[in-house]
Amino acid sequence: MKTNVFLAGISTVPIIFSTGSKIENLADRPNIVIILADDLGYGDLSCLNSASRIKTPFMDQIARQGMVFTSAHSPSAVSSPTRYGILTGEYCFRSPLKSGVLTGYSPRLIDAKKTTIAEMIRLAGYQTACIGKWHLGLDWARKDSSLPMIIGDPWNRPNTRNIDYSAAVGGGPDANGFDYSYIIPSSLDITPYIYLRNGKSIAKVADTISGRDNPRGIFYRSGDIQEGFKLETVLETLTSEAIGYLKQQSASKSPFLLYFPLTAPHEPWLPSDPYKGKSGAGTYGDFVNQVDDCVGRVLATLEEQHLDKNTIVIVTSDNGSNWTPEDIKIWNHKGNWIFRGQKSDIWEGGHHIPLLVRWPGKISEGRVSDQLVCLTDFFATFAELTNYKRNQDEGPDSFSFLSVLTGKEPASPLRTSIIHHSISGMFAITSGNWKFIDGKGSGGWSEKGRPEDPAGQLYNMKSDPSEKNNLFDQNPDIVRDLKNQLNDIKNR
Ligand SMILES: [Ca+2]
Repeated sequence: MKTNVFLAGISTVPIIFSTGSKIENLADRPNIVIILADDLGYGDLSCLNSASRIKTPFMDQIARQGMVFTSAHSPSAVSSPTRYGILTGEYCFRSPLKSGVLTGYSPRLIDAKKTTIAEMIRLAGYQTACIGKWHLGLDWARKDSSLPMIIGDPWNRPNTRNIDYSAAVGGGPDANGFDYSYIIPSSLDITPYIYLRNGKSIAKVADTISGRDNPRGIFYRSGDIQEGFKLETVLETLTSEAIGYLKQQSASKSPFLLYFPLTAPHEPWLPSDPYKGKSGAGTYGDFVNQVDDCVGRVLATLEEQHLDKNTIVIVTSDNGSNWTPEDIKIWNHKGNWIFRGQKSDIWEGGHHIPLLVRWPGKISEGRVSDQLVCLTDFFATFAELTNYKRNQDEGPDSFSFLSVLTGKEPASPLRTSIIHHSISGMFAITSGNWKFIDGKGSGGWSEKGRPEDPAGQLYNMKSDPSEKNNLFDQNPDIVRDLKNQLNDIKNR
């Protein structure tokens, strides 16, 4: 199956990289569209899980026309750290954020000195856009610089009287290599609820909204909301913005990178009317249907604008589905397929995610790869694609999978191991058939470790992909070796 990353280039003007390498023919540069769903599980897609209670025809189409990665992982089991990894090619545990996610008022997380995929690809003549959920911190303006920006709890009814919402907001997409941006600051359950276009609020922010936490899936926090902002229409609004951008780009001579991080199917589960009651997995399933339709609208626009042939489309997710054992029981649907646990966990349900790529003419149809891939790998892949010579400190946790996309599946793995990280900051490493977890329990929302449990967990992922049989006590040598590997990479 495939994800579509759209890379398209039309101009034939040779350009010179800052590193001195020369791109001979920009016409060969494909456009890239990255559709990053929020909390979409591997088992939600009907092309990956034949028992899914949700039909996802457009994602299935990408899989059919392109390829599927069956061993793809987000670098973290939650939002902000995964997004950090996608944009920088670096594990987020190397940043100041060691666990959890950012609030809507956290300052920018990506150090200004880091090279992002957008900055890198811009050197190859690409136009770049970020449309959707940011969640990587922003530098808000204060009315009185001698006072703290937020008084009280940034999560719940924050006192934001010292924030100047009318001023330009720094540290966002424009400060990280994106020529154009239309974003909400963090998740759709985290305040403030506002749209920023190129770092400016699109309307006045004078109201507040009260949060909710029922029924299941309808959760959002209390705080500031922009005039005209409706939580129910955010996914639709962002999709229309993305479509508008694609239409605009069809007239441009430059290739483009569209980074399109959706706000769904993350909470609050708020599908639009046409989707309600259409899936076999309740409101959540209906919302996944709407996500699939967003993908379909992107595909249709690319075709209509004659961009489809020269565009790589990628569809993936920032972490596993927020789907509990109770949800599974009620709906007879496994959002995280056979994987143990869910979003937030160190177990596979936290980070073993769908990854589909379509690239007409390059990726042959209907391919499946079991190469171990991490979402940090986009950095090196796009670097190779655009012939960008990386410095050692650029994308340090990134391995190019371009050869897999173009059909030259290497005999040995592109990356020999991958580090996993949970919401609480628990670590694990997968290497070969083994996965070692450096702690007890799920490291997230599923299960706490018990005192009588072994100090760590070791699973043979080939024979036990559902992590049922902990072999930690029986294999001290393997544990020692994996722990050393993990520490080596952590301390690099
Ligand atoms: Ca997420």
